[in-house]
Amino acid sequence: MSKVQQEISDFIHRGMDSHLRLAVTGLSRAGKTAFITSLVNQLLYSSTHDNLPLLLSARDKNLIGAKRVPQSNMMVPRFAYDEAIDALHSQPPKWPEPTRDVSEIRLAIRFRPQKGAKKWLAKSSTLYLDIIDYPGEWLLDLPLLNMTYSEWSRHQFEHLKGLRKQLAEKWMEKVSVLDPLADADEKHLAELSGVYTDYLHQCKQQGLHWVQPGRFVLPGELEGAPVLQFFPFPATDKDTVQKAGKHSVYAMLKSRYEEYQQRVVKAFYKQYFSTFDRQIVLVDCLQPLNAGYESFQDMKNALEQIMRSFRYGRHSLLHRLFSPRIDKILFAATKADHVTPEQHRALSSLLQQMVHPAWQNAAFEGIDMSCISMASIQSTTTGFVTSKDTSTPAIQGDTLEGEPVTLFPGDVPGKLPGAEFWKTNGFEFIGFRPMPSEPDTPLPHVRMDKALQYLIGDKLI
Ligand SMILES: Nc1nc2c(ncn2[C@@H]2O[C@H](COP(=O)(O)OP(=O)(O)OP(=O)(O)O)[C@@H](O)[C@H]2O)c(=O)[nH]1
Ligand SMILES: [Mg+2]
Repeated sequence: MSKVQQEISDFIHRGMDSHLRLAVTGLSRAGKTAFITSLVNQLLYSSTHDNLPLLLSARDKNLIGAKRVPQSNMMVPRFAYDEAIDALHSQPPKWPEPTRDVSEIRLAIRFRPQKGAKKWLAKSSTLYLDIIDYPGEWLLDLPLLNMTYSEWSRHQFEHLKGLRKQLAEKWMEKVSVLDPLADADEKHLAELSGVYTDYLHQCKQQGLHWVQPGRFVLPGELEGAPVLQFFPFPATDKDTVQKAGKHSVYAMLKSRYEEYQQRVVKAFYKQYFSTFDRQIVLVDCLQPLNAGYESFQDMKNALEQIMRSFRYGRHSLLHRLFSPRIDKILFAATKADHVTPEQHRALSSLLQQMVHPAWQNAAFEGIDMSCISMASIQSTTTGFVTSKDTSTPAIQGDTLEGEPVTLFPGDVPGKLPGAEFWKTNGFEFIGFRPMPSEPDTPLPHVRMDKALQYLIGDKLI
């Protein structure tokens, strides 16, 4: 090929390439890191293994292969894919560590185009896929962008009921004697913020998900910074707020909240969520079923609030701030390998009910949506336990402590269980260690290919 021909061919190739940013959304421990690790792993192996039969370009042998390429943003650490894979292949296999900071990965996925001009002009085309990983807790701050300090405070106090109220007792006692008009003492505010942060940690330990501000429990590089030293203040009348001088307790808490909103929350979303095209919302429905009614309602509430701020219409908060161009959302109930296969349908219908308000809103805005149950990294095998003339579905795997078990973990309710339900029923879905796997084979999964087909399949034809 002459130099000119080569240049023309390169030019055509570049014109054929496309680019997609995928937002992986999910509360803490929902399975984001496992999902991203598996997604990268499955695509890297797609050229040598038939690991993605439901991804049509792979099934039809039009997927040439994928590789990791340098990401566009050089200020963000690279997603620790190798470390995650090393953990999964260690002896005994381990799950990747919980995420403590933001990271990014870019994949180049090469395929043979089958449609339109691309098919005639180029033998291959490349889809660049950008994905970021971050601690789930940080997502909980999104709704803060839409609330003033006094609105946020009121909202927090309205939710101090039941278990939350018990856990917050120590902090409430201290805050109740704080004079909003007094001169602010930074040291005292730091101490009270510490007590408030302890309360948030306790909420997490008790299986509650709605923990705001999310950075307080995972501060990253902001550990100890004054921007993380504030807390909600009990209802204060307009008069008091107006009287509060520049150096008062109230003014300092308010200005730190506003700094947090702008410099921490808004900056994070602007950098990472402003330009995504597609979104997957990962939800672990089984953990709150284990933890009980309050935890279940709490997770539903947390999801509702997050999805409300993600509202997709032109008048939405996210649109006003960043104008993303999202056109598809996949809701995925993760860790489906914790239950037997005939429960998978109930798992996805439970998820659909949990996210119903967000679903309605996105549907109204004409966004394409789907709901599935899946396991990014399958950790159990399935089968039947037979005794005499009965045969019961069962799963087999190693518990997180390494104990081999065979069990039927129970029925998943296909509908949102009401308060009454928990009085007579309980759940015990246990966690599993990843299964040992060979380093040169793709990770086992359940419907990862279905998720990929939905999220990127149309970009690979
Ligand atoms: N059995 C099974 N367990 C899973 C799967 N995905 C995640 N898990 C479990 O869920 C835990 C949390 O998964 P992560 O991927 O770390 O969750 P995350 O959303 O990244 O959590 P944060 O980083 O804390 O926000 C893992 O340590 C596993 O115990 C899966 O596909 N199957
Ligand atoms: Mg993570």
